[in-house]
Amino acid sequence: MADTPADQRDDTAHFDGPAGGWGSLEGMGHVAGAEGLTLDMLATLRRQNKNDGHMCTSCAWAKPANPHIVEFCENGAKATIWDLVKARCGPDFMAEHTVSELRGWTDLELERAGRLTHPMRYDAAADRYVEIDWATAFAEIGAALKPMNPKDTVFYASGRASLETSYLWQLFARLYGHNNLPDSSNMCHETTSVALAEFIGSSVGTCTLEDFEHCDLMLFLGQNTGSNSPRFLHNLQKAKERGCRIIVLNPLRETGLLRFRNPQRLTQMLGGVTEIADHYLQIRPGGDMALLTGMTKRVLELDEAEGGIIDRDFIAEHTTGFEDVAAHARAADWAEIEAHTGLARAVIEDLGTLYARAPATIAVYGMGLTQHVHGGKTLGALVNLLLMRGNIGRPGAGISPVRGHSNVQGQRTVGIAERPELVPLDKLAQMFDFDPPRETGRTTVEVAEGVIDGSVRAVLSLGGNLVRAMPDIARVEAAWGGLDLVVNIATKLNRTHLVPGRATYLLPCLVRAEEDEQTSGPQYVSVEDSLSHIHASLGTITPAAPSILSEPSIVAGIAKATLAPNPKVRWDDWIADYARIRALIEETWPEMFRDYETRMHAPGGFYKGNKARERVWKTDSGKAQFTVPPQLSGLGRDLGDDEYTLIT
Ligand SMILES: Nc1nc2c(c(=O)[nH]1)N[C@H]1C(S)=C(S)[C@@H](COP(=O)(O)OP(=O)(O)OC[C@H]3O[C@@H](n4cnc5c(=O)[nH]c(N)nc54)[C@H](O)[C@@H]3O)O[C@H]1N2
Ligand SMILES: Nc1nc2c(c(=O)[nH]1)N[C@H]1C(S)=C(S)[C@@H](COP(=O)(O)OP(=O)(O)OC[C@H]3O[C@@H](n4cnc5c(=O)[nH]c(N)nc54)[C@H](O)[C@@H]3O)O[C@H]1N2
Ligand SMILES: [Mo]
Repeated sequence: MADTPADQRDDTAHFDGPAGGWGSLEGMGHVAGAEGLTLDMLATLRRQNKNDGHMCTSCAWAKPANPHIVEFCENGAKATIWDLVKARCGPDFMAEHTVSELRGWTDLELERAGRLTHPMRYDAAADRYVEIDWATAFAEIGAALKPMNPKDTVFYASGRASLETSYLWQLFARLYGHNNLPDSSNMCHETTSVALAEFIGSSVGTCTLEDFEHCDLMLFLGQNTGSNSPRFLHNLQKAKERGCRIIVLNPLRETGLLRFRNPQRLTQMLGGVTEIADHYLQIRPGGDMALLTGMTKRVLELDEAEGGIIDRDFIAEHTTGFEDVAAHARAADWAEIEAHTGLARAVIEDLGTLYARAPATIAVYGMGLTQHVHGGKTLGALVNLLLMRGNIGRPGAGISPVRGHSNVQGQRTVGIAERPELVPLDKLAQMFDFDPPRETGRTTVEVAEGVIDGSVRAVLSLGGNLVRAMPDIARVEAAWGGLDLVVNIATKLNRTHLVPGRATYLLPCLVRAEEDEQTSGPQYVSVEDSLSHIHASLGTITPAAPSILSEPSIVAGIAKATLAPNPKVRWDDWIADYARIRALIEETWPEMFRDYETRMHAPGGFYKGNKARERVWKTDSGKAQFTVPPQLSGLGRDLGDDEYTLIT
């Protein structure tokens, strides 16, 4: 092991049991023990995802209106416990380790160094991070940004920061003069944000938790619930118990979608398990477009034979392009479909029949669909299948992308977007008396390219681990050192922090479970979940160190040191009371955020609304769009006999 490079060591183990169960409690116990579980932490976990508690930072799954007594999962508990570890990574730690030495540590070892406690600057001569005070950090960063061309700088956001912080972040970027606001979504559900919007006029899913209580069939494409959104397993379990069928399409047999032992139910802990998938089909990677075309073909055949399967009234009133899709599916060749999917025609026909007979269907998807070269086109094929039976915009039916980071969907809602057309710039111009930049900014991939070709000069990261998360890691990492300015606002040490630019700052922020005390008292923040509900979140635990600042204060600190004074831009007032930031958000999007300050406290949060759910289609044609798949492979091309595909 010692000879294996730090980033390639395997710390996984083989596992045959169900998801959840004793293993899950043991996993939590193990982490809690190792990190020193305190009474404070236990009290904190009990308030996780509850009304007037804090919202978990692990994933974006919905927080229900009637939470279970322990409304969190193994990974959510671990995420919180890991946020609240005893270990501290401050100036003392940094005095003992050079950055070159730390580059030899694994990602896990870096994280275990503990919470960052002090603002620090990289000292190249000593090859170490050294403490500086906040005022100096802000002043130096501001002084570095002022003379730069704003278009050469990037403000990244990683999906965890609250709606309040995110609003300030995008406002800072635009006041400074750019739309270079890439976020983790660019590497994740961009397919949803862009393609779904083209098809149905909504860049987010159309389902709410209630739909999961009424659907008859769920189609799961490339989403690993057990690891990535475990609280969703409870909804699946309940759906199974009332007779809903679940079809999973996934090249790997993911434990969480096979069997689940609910750690919140005694009967299950004593032996029972719920079988989640009725049909688990190990489709070939990238085979979904062919599969969906095959299912479409089957539905058309059944409709011809029996009538009444296809919702022709819905299609006529609400959609365009159906005939082309039908012609394409009729003409598709079964042998080709079988080759791309690795599934037999009879199996795909059975799936088509199940779908044709189900009164209401929800399609759920994740990275296994979105991250393919033709993810958007595959999503189009999935939307086609749903539209054929009017499965969007009625109870128990719809499309449900499962988002990743806990506020990644919300960041887009409040203006973190490199595409200015997604943001009410005129409104911002009027509210803050300035001329916002109108040029399209850089996506994450364009940032990687810009770092490599030298056109990006500064990267400010609100969370994240970009050097690890971006594609083409080796080239990005090699070029990162050429940046003039790197600013990382973070909670824990990670590999990106160990790749310094010419001037590099590491600024520690509070985690969501910690109390955020400002002059008007302890502050709430708010986040949006995968099902478009916006929740208040209140941290109550004592911060890891008194020298740590909240994310909004850090953003305001840098902004004040960078921008010329503007009487409409009152950073200090906003930080004194975050309700004032929420008032700005409400003023910017009055319909979505009506009565924000009150409604965010509603059990289960408030629904921001979705026109597609009401069958109002905000697309170019004003209708929902059927799209003909350009080919049958989601990989974008056919594989040769001597080629194979890897998945992550
Ligand atoms: N604890 C914890 N939870 C997290 C996160 C975290 O860091 N920690 N991260 C969050 C984030 S940002 C995200 S985006 C989500 C990601 O959560 P998911 O969307 O579940 O993404 P992956 O983990 O990549 O799993 C993708 C699944 O697709 C399957 N797959 C691969 N290729 C194909 C294919 O061609 N077709 C089909 N049908 N399936 C395929 C894979 O086998 C795998 O099961 O998790 C979130 N949840
Ligand atoms: N190889 C590989 N690459 C991937 C993926 C993958 O699975 N494998 N997944 C892709 C996907 S789906 C995504 S979303 C991206 C994610 O990529 P990134 O946005 O870069 O996100 P993370 O790796 O989750 O960032 C983790 C860091 O965020 C900081 N952090 C944690 N909590 C907070 C907080 O509350 N505030 C602040 N300011 N900082 C915090 C910590 O320092 C932590 O080390 O990566 C993408 N790239
Ligand atoms: Mo993600």
